[in-house]
Amino acid sequence: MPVARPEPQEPRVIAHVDMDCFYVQVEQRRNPALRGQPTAVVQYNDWKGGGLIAVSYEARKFGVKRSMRGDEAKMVCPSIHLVQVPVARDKADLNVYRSAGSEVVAILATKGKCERASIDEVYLDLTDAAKEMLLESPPELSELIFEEATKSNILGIPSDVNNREDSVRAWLYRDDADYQDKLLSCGAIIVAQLRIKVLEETQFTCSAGIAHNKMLAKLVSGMHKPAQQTVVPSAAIQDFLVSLPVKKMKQLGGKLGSSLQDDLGVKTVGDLLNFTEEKLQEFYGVNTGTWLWKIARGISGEEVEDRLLPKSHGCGKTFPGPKALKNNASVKTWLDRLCEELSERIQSDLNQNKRIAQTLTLHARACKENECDSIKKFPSKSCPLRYGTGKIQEDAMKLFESGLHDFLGSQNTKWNITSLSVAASKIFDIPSGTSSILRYIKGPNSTVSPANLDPPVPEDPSLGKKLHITPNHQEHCEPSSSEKEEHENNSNLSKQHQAKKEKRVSKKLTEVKVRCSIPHWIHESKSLIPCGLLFLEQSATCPSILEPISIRFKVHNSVW
Ligand code: TTP
Ligand code: CA
Ligand code: CA
Repeated sequence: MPVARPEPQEPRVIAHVDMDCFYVQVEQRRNPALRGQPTAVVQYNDWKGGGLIAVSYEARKFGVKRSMRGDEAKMVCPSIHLVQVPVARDKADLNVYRSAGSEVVAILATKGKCERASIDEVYLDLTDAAKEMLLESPPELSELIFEEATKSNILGIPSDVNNREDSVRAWLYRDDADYQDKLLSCGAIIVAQLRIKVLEETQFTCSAGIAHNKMLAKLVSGMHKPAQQTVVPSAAIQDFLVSLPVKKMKQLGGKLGSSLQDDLGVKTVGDLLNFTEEKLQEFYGVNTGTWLWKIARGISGEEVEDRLLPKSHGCGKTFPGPKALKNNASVKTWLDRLCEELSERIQSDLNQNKRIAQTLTLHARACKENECDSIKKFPSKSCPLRYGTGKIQEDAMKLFESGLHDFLGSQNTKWNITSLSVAASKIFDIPSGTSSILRYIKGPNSTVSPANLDPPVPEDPSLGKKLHITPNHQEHCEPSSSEKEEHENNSNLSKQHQAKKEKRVSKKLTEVKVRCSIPHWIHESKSLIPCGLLFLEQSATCPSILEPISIRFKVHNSVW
């Protein structure tokens, strides 16, 4: 359930940036002949021409949609170019898109705290940059008008086509604006500059929302696309929200949004305004009630996290129509492939970024034979993650069997699996000074020196045996509706990240020499252990590690 966070006293400037038809743009950069052409990227799957996962704006004009398959898109738009995603291990290989996303993140992160929200989205906290601009070169005194900023869409400003740019320029550069709006104007100019920089350096266009909080910035970033930005002045919030369907709000797309509609008759955010905070608390509890009351008024204190690397790693594959998997052997073949890729990615995250993933989760879509319309879902299952391809494969298969058992209940019937995915989540940074962990993993003879702070980690460091994870939060995982995968290990970012870490680690080098064992390190750095983590002495077997835990399915905005 969502929780209301206190709104900071000082006004903030937050941007949400989302790339336009992202995979298409990546393919257009690889093959410039596709630029300006109706183009779509299709999944690796030849059934009915493959499912579309990204559609260019030129193709959208013909009515081509992501929900279509290649054959249908060709009928709607015969001149469309269909590009297949790169393939590895008989499935989509999204690395090229992940690293392209990371190129953009590296540019955007230069201006403020940056949170990578999905493969093609980030949040930026530009408060400090905006304040600095206001102090050093306030827009109203500036002699330079930044052309791209004047193309912004500003909510609440009449959008008369003839003089739109004039009114936007007047709004951005007026001197009688209040402090909040002045900051927002600076934010709009900074975002316009960043978007130009992204275009110059990567050839990609993106769209953005600029507001005083994350919720509003995200709500408007896709309002005017492609290659545009939208600003939400405080004075325009109420009018903007009033007619917005509640289901469009983050965290109201699911059960809570349905309950608002069905139980309270709330269809739009405006309808929500009719309820007092107390009434909403009566229905949904103190926290959620307050949260609902606040978001209806455009208030949200959620912070931009300082995170350039992904929150989780996921690999998935869909098996539409006749491709559905029908027995354990074929499920195992595919799970093994998915786990192999997942294992490589978490291993390289550990090597490059010194991050450890704690939870392995399996999602699937299934139907019982002759009951494919049934709404019963295959339950997602998760367990603590053990490093090493073989172990991940073994655990994933156990999770699948456990999920299938719950899905079928007592019925002994045939089944079809139409999608499978595995994810590694709850990733945490190994606290600084913990190169001793790597040393421990490598063996007692290794020496810790700046030259080998990044040693290749053996395939099976058995970390799973040393970490017993007590899950204390709900998982926030998105079902894979296609071969959506989250994220990247981009070399640029990894290098930056690595450089930061090495700096920290080398500072701590003297301490590292002393802390040469995990128990010692645990004792020393208890305050650094993330909550929910409990370290156990190594034991030969730890049955609880493999006990699958059911998790709640929640939709969030990350793209796999
Ligand atoms: P989106 O940002 O949802 O869409 P988009 O960038 O293609 O188009 P828009 O201009 O409307 O933002 O997704 C980003 C990329 O993620 C998209 O290019 C392809 C991939 N993706 C999938 O593979 N499957 C999916 O179901 C979705 C939603 C996205
Ligand atoms: Ca996008
Ligand atoms: Ca997106």
